[in-house]
Amino acid sequence: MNSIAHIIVDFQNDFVAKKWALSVDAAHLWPIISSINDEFKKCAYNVFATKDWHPIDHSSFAINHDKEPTYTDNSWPVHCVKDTWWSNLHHSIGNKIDRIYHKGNNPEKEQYSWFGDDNTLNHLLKQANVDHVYISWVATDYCVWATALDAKWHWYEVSVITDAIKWVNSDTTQRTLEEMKNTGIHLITSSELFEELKKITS
Ligand code: VGL
Ligand code: ZN
Repeated sequence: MNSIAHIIVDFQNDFVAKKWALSVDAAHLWPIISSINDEFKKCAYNVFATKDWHPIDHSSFAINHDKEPTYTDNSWPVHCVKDTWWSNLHHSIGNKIDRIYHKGNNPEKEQYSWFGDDNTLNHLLKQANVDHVYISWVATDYCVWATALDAKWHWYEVSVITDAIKWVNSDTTQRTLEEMKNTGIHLITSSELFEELKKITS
């Protein structure tokens, strides 16, 4: 039987509060993520999480090029350095994650999409008979966007949960949301998701 999965993108300390690396103000979203996880677990659906996971010499860190970060063109402050508190999943995520995938370990390039260079996610999803993925968290205009487009490219039905995502730049967000919509990705609210779940499970 076909199944669905929740993919939580980069729910890490550095992406949770304005005062941390990416200045993403997203902590208020966690109750929504948590209730989505509860619903998925009730139905024994998979919950996967990605972690941005960079070595300290990563090429996306502006400081490694003696520059200030622009927050565009892959130029970021130091963020999500592997094995540090800042790259830990936010504590509120609890123990509802079936599998965590680390991305961005290659110092030469930023890896925004979970599908990235290897086939790990595709393999996991196929093993679990998933044909529809629901994507949440951060950042709308980078890793959420890249993961959603890649999932679509791999022929999954894709829904991005609009009240469970947060952006880095407001202008790129408009463009990336349009692009997702034009590619056939569903932009739905968590209430619409809960309605869909009721239909799937009834
Ligand atoms: C991300 C910028 C740099 C993201 C990761 O998770 O969207 N953005 N690294
Ligand atoms: Zn990164």
